[in-house]
Amino acid sequence: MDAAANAAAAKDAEARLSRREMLGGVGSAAALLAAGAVAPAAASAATSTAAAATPAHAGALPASGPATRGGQRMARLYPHESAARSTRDLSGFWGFRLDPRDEGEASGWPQGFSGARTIPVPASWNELFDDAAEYFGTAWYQKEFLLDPGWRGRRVYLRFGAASYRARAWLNGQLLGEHEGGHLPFEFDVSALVRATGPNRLVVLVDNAQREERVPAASRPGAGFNFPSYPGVTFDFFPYGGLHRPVLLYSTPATAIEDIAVHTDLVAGHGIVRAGLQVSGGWNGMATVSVESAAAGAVAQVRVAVRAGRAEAELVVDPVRPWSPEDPFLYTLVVRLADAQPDEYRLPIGIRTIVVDKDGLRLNGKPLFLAGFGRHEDFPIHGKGLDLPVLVRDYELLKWIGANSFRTSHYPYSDEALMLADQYGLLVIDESPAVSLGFGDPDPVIAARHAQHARALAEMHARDKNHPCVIAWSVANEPGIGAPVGTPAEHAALVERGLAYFRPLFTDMRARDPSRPVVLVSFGTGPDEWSALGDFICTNLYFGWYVAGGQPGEVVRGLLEKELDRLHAVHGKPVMLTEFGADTTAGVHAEPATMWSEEYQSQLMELTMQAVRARPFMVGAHPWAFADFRTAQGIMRSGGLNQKGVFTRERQPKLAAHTLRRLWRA
Ligand code: BDP
Repeated sequence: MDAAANAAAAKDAEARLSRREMLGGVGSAAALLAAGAVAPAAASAATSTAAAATPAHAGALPASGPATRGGQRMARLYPHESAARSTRDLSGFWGFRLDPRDEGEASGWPQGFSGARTIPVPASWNELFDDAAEYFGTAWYQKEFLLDPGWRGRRVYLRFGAASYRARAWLNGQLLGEHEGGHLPFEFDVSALVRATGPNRLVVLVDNAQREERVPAASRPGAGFNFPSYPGVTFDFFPYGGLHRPVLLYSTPATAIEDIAVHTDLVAGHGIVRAGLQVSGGWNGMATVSVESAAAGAVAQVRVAVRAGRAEAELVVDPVRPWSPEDPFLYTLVVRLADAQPDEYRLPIGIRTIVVDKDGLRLNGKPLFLAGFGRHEDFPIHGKGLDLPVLVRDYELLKWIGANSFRTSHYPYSDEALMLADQYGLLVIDESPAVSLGFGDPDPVIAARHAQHARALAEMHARDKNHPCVIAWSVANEPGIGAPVGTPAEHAALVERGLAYFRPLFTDMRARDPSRPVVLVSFGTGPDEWSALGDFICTNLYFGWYVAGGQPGEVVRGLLEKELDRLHAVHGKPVMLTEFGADTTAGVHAEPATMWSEEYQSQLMELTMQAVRARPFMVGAHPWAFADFRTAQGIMRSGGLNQKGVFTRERQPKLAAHTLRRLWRA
């Protein structure tokens, strides 16, 4: 890096640091330095809680039976309906009560509680009730339901799409178990507890306390902040609480297909589908596996022997219609067990390949450039609650603007978001909830985050592994040294600490899924050593905003070009610009363009896209962000919103949207 780029990078580091302080993420220099460096052994020991690594071949399944923890099973196959399975959605109105003194459990609320008000599920509680607007503690949900008479004698499961952040559930007063992590599903086998006649009462405690050992993390208690924000979180989005995704009941026959892991390939013009199967109870018997299309019925079929609950099937689809953004064609993989009560599972699949090498990304053998956005699950009133109309509108706008991709910044999105992306042909970088990890924090805090982070990656893979839309896994967004620039030795120790943290996560993810690239999304001066763990380099650069804000286009372009070229020279891998942008208040205009105006954002988008497209090693550019979104209140976030959206929070285009549409649809 030359002197100018160096100076810019240092400024970027500073800007990031004070921005994080503004967001409450970084403690005082003294506290951070006092924390010392984590011993690498302590950090890697925490990985032993990660799911067992799978054999390094496609279609691989976890080595053991259902992964259970705290009474819950890891949710794997989505409860799609079939001839043998039904699903009931418990979305709707539930009873709700805040518990600011955490007295519910001791006061018998798990049996059912009084004083409930009505809340919709799914939704966040924060924008519904004024007294819950800034409520980050414990809240209780309850719902009564009757079991479908046809489900008697069958296995019955209860599946939560997501509860932010920790949930404990009781059915008819009996504890089912607990789950931690706000963005991934979990389920319980309720067959023995559910009543066949009379009402069943489901009670759920949802705890959304902001704690520094959670992922993502609250700011460190007692840390000194330059620019306090409220609530004090380390990340730039609002920490909404609630049952954010549907709660489903589903039933299966006694012997059930518990997991399927699909891997597809294209060889000499035909499609190969490999499916690893897992059946409950170590079942032995025959299974039929077929690939069906709506128009042609079964286009490939095999019978396989299931031994001790395991089998692998390989099918050839010829001719094949590969899945791609231009033609997101979905087949259905159907698995049927030859049993007295035959289970049947129907899984939508797309036949496609994704490859990364030093020359770039290729989808189905063709060069791929990712044009799209970082986004958020965020909408007025719903907060982070699943909103199907918003989902459809967002994907329509992505198509309108000519995008082919998005990143699930900064946490795994809903099942529904991925199912719809499969249908729309949108390519997804699936990101874990590990945003803004700081490595200046004390050992026990980092070890706790590591264990939770490892679990989230295992759960994300378990849920999302079969989606053709998912083309890469993002382990983390913008992890930082987390301390003000110290001596070179202090810096090196923190870099090492991060490496000891990330290496096992990458190893586990690659063992689970050798078929997709694994990346880490870094920023400006994020250590190159961490980015180097990724199969391609992902970087967030805010030249023109946090660095060189308001400066002439040539200055911004110069800084950007230097840093992109430097990253490519250092790593020798393809590079993607995963974030860039400028806060822009819709309706503010300026000629010549100034910061916050629509013209400024539009010009920044145009010059950035030009610099990116002029570099053959660049494999994508995602402006930050798709739409304005709610975040913590503070002096850098007018109206409590991050306004870097190319669309407003209500999804109306700013000038930059038209610019990108022109560039991306050309
Ligand atoms: C990036 C973060 C993103 C922020 C964005 C910003 O990845 O979450 O919202 O900066 O500051 O560093 O707008």
